[in-house]
Parts: sequence; structure tokens; C-alpha cells
Amino acid sequence: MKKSLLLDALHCRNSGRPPVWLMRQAGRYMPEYRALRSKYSFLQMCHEPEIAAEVTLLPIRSFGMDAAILFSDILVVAEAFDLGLRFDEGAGPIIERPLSSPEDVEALSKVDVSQSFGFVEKAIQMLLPSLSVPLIGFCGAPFTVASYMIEGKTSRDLRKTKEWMMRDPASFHKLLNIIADASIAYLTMQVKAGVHAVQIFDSWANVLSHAHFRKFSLSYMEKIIKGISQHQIPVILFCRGSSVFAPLLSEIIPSAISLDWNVDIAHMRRHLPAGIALQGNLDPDILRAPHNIIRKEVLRLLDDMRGDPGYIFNLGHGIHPDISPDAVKTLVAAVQER
Ligand code: 1CP
Repeated sequence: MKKSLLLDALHCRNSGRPPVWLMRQAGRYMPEYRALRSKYSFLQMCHEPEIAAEVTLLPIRSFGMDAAILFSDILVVAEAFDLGLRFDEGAGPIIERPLSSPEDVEALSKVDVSQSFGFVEKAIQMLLPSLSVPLIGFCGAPFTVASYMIEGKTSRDLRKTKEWMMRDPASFHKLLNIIADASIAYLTMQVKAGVHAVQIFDSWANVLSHAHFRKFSLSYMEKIIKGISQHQIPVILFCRGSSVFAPLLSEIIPSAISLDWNVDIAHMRRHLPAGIALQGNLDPDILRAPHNIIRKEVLRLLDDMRGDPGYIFNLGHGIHPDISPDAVKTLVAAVQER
């Protein structure tokens, strides 16, 4: 990758307009995605490198974002542990054999997942020749992946996960360590296959107290950052609740922090170290507004971050599946006209 707004911004040295990409840009809001999805299950789409590569490219072709994010899922790491993963229509992910005891964690420690991600490696290799923008690889944060492995499905309060964490922190730490090691193997493979940056998604960090976030989540993201540091790949950290946790995230020195929409990003800029790029933070529901309002909100954010060499335009979280593709087109064009 010769010249790229995203890579420049990740190194806080972008003198052009801010790059734009959107979390969950490769997904259900696109009619082309839904057409493919009517023929295959979600996991079939992840496992088939040609389809995963095609879906990754869909939003780039339609809207021209400045970066692509690999089409896959954070739960392929849970799948590699052979816990039985499926995605039920309308119900989200289901882990068929969720973890419920320290013995289950012991059994996991005997699984070598390092060879389990060949389909992702192939998808990356197929994609690279067709891409003129950087490719972002990703994994889930150990805390978030552990929560699905314990709850077995989406949960808003993570009752079982937190109960385990409070009652038996030793085996919970053991589980987080096992997932962190698998994530290092998974990201290392992605980097060797050619991704240009990686993002770690901690989607359920918001249920943790400040102290517990440091102990049970941040330290494992730090382990992952250190575990891949020899490859010198930029790392973006996303967590739900980042407006509260950003100062903690900055302690482990990621390349960038992705902010949710509760915070004034310009204010955060003044309070976080200058060498860390900031990504975000448009409210994803702005995409439901009339197009003149979408433009106005985009321009307001661009004005707030004007001249910042380490700013990446994005939403505060992923695009909702019912958003109109035209709204996405308006957003991307408004950033790129600058
Ligand atoms: O039914 C379908 O068609 C599947 C929908 C879908 C898609 C398109 C799922 C199921 N995952 C994905 C792709 C996906 N997931 C990407 C692809 C790249 C992109 O366009 O961004 C990425 C980066 C993810 C990451 C992911 N998966 C996260 C972290 C990001 C976030 O939004 O917080 C999480 C929590 C998951 C789990 C997951 N997979 C799928 C769903 C519906 C969910 C979330 C369910 C829940 O709220 O628990």
C-alpha cells in the first residue's frame, strides 16, 4: 500500500482530508449482501473465501470508503474451540456448548486453534489484488468473546459471565488468557496474509466497572497488542463505553481509539496523548435523518476535528441493518468532498 489516508491518519501524520470507513460497512443494510445471504448461511459466507472477499468489496465498490474491513466475525475464534457456533435468523449468534465450569476451561486449554483460520487467510489473499485501499483485519477482545462463550448467545447484562468473574476470578483469568493467545495467533495470521491494520472489538466492555475493565479486559487487549507488536501493524481499539474508558485505553498505547457518540471528540482530543489517533464518532442513528441533516452533522464533526492529522471519520458503533444505502452514500460523499 503506497499512499493511504487511513494509514497516514493512524500514524497521526495525515495532512489531507480525514479518511472515512464505517463499522459494519460490509453487511445487511446492502441489498447486494442480502441477495447473497438468501443463498447461503452467514457462516457459509464467512467460510467461503470467494464470498467473504466479495462481501468485503461490496461497500468499497458502491460507496468508495477509504478502507475495507474484512468480512468475517469475532466469533470465529470461539468456533475454533469447537463449541458449536451457529447464527439463527433474527436471534444472532448461538454457541451450542457454552462453557459452564473450570473443567470446561481446562479442556479448552488443550485445543490448538492456530491452524483453524485457513479460510480467513485465503479470503485476505484473494482480496488484496483487487483493493486500492487498506484492508482492516480484526478480532474480538477476550472479554467480549468470553462473554459469548459463557452466555451462549447475546445477553444485555452478561449475568452468567459476571457471576463467573466475581465468584471464580482465577478460572475466568485462565479463560481470558486462552482467548488472548488464540487472538494473537489469529491476528498474526491476518497480518502475515497482508492486512494493513487491525481493530479489536470490545463490544460488551460497557457492563464492567472501571476497576474490572482494567483487570478483566484492558490487560488482555494489552497482551494482544504486545503479542503482535513485532509486526508493527497499527492497532485500533473499539469498545462500547469508550467515552468513559478512553483514558484507560490510551495507557496501552494503541495506534487509535474508536469513540462512541456520547463524548465530544474535540474535547477528548485535548485530553488524550497526541500520538494516538481518534476514530468516530457519529451517532449511527443520524443515518435515519433527512440527507441535509446527515450532511450537516458530518460537516460539524469535520469542523470539530479540522486540521487534526490523526482523525478517522467513522460512526460511534456499527451501521444498523435497516439503514438506507443512500444515507451511507450521502455520508461518505460529505466527508470526501472536503
Ligand atoms: O444474519 C446475517 O446476515 C449476519 C449478520 C452479521 C454480519 C454481517 C453478523 C452476525 N456478523 C457480521 C459481520 C461482522 N461482524 C463484521 C464484518 C465486517 C464489517 O462490516 O464491519 C464485523 C467486524 C463483526 C464484528 C462483530 N461480530 C462484533 C463486534 C462489533 C460490534 O458490532 O459490536 C460482534 C459483537 C459480533 C457478534 C455478532 N455477529 C453477528 C451478530 C448479529 C453479532 C452481534 C449480536 C449481538 O448483539 O450480540
